[in-house]
Amino acid sequence: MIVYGSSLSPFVRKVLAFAAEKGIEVEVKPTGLGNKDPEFIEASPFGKMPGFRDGDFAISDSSAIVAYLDAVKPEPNLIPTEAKARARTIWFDEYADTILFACGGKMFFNRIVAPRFLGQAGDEEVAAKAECDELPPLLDYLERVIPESGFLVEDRLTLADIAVASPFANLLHLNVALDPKRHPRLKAYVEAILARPSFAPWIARETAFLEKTAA
Ligand SMILES: N[C@@H](CCC(=O)N[C@@H](CS)C(=O)NCC(=O)O)C(=O)O
Repeated sequence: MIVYGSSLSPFVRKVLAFAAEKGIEVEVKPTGLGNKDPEFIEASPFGKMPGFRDGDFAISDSSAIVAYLDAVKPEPNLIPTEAKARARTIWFDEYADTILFACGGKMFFNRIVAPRFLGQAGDEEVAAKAECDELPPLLDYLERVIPESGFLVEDRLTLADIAVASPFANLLHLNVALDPKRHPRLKAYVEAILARPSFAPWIARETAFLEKTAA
């Protein structure tokens, strides 16, 4: 199985961590923004990462890809089957992919992607507004809903945790720290999920890569 993309993308990282938690081996074909390689475009018609291929089957979108992985290898179960738990898992996946990304993406794009990889100035005003005004209520929400167990759904690791924790690695790369007074539970939660062997090696590689590309 092939994943096209870079783990610097929270969506790609989510797929890679999900595959690792499943015990599914995947090959990563590095892909940058704007890649027009026909093999990649066949998997991801709109050029977004991640793309994915399993033999002659190709698809894109991190949520579609993890649904496929969960179906081809049902154990360990990471997308609950019980109705309410399943719906909550999909909600958290959606929260991470749309609400959290809409905010974190502005910071990561303007402070790292644009200046370092696209050779254009980032808009610091947009990034700062996202960090100061948009992010705190999104973090407050997680602080309220993370259970004692340290897992969002069914008191065990699910896609919900993988999807929600993934974009926090991007905040880490931006040196945006979680406030232990305002978000103590969230801070411990993110640290625990991102320390898992499914995430940690990817994040370490990203950090090394970003250090190399720093001005
Ligand atoms: N909903 C998609 C979002 C994928 C996405 O937006 N990826 C970004 C990188 S973080 C991308 O490839 N952007 C390039 C573009 O929009 O052209 C998913 O879950 O995979």
